[in-house]
Amino acid sequence: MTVQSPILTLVIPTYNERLNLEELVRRVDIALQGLVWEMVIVDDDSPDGTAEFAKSISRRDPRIRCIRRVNRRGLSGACIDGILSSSAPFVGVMDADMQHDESILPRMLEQLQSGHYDLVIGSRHLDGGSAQEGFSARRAALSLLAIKIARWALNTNVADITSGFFMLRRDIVDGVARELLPSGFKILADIIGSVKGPLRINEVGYVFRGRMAGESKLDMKVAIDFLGLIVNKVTRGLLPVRFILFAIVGLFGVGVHLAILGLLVSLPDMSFLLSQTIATVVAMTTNFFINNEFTYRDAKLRGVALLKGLLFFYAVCSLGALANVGVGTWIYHFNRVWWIGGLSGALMGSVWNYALSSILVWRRGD
Ligand SMILES: Nc1nc2c(ncn2[C@@H]2O[C@H](COP(=O)(O)OP(=O)(O)O)[C@@H](O)[C@H]2O)c(=O)[nH]1
Ligand SMILES: [Mg+2]
Repeated sequence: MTVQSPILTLVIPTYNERLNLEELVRRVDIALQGLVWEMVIVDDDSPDGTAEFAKSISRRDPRIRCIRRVNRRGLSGACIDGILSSSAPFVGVMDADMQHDESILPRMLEQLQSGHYDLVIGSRHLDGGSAQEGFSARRAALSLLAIKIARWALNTNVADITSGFFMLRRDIVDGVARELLPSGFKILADIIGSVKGPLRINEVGYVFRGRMAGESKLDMKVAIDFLGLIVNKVTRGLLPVRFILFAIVGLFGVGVHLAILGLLVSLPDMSFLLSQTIATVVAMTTNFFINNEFTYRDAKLRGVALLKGLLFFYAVCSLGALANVGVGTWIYHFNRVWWIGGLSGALMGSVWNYALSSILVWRRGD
């Protein structure tokens, strides 16, 4: 028997998609009839046993493989790992939940094979494409806003830059793999923002369907995460996404602090010192939990580690406050402009808090 190597690797990131896999494979098999293809299901250790089930499919159909990743979460990271595992000339990325229309896969592949394009995107915002069925009104509005910002920032006119359905030459990802951000959700925008030279992109419209089984994992966090990605790409990687998220959470913390302070000082018999102390502790605590949930969700602390992390976070922030006051006063000493001193101090404090809590609290180097 001669075994032909696949022309296309289809990467399917999954988290709790066991109930969708069988149907997905059936549909892809029909859509790609006559082609030599393989499917790599990249599962982040889903509690519903997706990986186990995927491997049971591989035992009867060796075109299907599964990478089970443990102690890691991240849609982009899963896609990157899947793409890097391929040796085919072309790779595609598609959801497991039947929202993406598999019947356009051969057309996408043909366009790449023709040599006219490097990247073909399944687009919901193009003639012949629609997102009505698969989107709630709020999601649709949010998605359109994100697309507008991204197109402007990345200087591209791609209609559906947040699409999770696309196909491209594998060597393009190989070239930028080290610059891609595994913690994000929007791998396509990341790839487009990371490629230095011109990229020949085409879009194929399709109707975005409702999800078959299970539920969506994307929420508000994703929108803010996406903003971080865009700032990172626009500053050419100077500002890490995590720092941007940390700073957004920090700003929110300032709001919490002021709201509580305002409330407490209005109480009778309440000293400023006590009010300020309580407001500081509450703001630090909320920031810690939001950062744990959001900024560091891939390194989320639980149980005893959560408590230890909180104590470390208090310590880091207290020293950060000292750095803030020290640097602020020092700068003020030279130029006597209160807000320059204040801003420099705040910036110093946040860089300190970010750097030290990354290393000490969540034990991350980025
Ligand atoms: N490996 C992996 N896959 C994920 C993760 N989050 C979402 N997915 C998968 O990525 C695809 C898109 O996610 P989904 O929740 O459907 O997003 P939506 O279509 O925008 O609502 C689905 O196949 C999910 O199972 C993750 O953290 N890790
Ligand atoms: Mg989906």
